[in-house]
Amino acid sequence: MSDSPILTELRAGYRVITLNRPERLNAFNEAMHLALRAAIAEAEADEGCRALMITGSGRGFCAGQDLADRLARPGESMVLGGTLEQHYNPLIRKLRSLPFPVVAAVNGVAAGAGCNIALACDVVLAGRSASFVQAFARIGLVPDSGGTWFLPRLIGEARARALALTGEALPAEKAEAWGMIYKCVDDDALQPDAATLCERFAIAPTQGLALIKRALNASATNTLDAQLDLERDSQREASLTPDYGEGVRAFMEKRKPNFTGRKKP
Ligand code: LHQ
Repeated sequence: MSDSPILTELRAGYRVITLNRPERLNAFNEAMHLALRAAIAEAEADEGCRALMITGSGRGFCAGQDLADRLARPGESMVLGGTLEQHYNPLIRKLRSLPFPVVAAVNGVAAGAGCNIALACDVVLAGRSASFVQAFARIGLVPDSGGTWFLPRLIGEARARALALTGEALPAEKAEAWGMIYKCVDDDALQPDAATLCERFAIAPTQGLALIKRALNASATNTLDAQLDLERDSQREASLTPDYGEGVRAFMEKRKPNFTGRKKP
């Protein structure tokens, strides 16, 4: 297998990005950050890409920051903030705002920023042997990459606080039971199930899905009033896409719809 820190596979209508530093459980160094940013930018620039799967090579999904990397050396407090500003924060913002769904296929341990990168994805599937670890507290750090925002919203305040403060590992089955992820599946089924989901997204009304992402992102901070206005505006935008008409026609004609993809008319 290539020793590039990020592998990209082009499939019909979607891409698979694999974090590829298996000997370090796919922990991030700077080269991996830069390669991931480039791979995501290429996916976004390709109008034929209508979904993204992110997974890890080897036995882990991602162990967060590479603690042996110069970016993580102890005592360089300014550098840690800078790393977030430069790499992790833009990554989380990008995953949330990409105009197509992002599926995390969590194949093993997801720790530190690696856990929160998974949680930033739109749909999280995990293999039964995977686990989620807010490892930060174990080394005197604070959950980052959106951890303190995602966790209480996904699993509630009580569980979020306990996980963040103890750094205890949460097995995938429990993560599903707690509503932290969408599904826990058998390890053998993870890649096929994630592929099936991406194949489904690859022929979906992508422009509508992008509007759904935007509305759900906003709902976390909007009032109900503001959200109702946003839903009205989003529905107007959605109804102006060719996919709306095609979706209704296909329903009436009892056939499969043929959606247009990301291209705006
Ligand atoms: C690793 C790592 C790793 C290097 C496993 N680094 N080698 C942002 C801004 C800037 C700086 C700081 O951080 C951040 C965000 C963050 O992500 S902070 C949190 C960083 N991550 C962690 O603290 C997790 C550290 N890893 C672990 O606690 C364990 O490895 C977990 C629980 C993930 C898995 O445990 P095991 O399954 O028992 O595997 P292992 O510990 O034996 O790891 C396997 C190898 O991977 C091992 O190397 P070796 O040469 O001994 O086989 C580890 O040293 C290496 N590795 N995580 N983050």
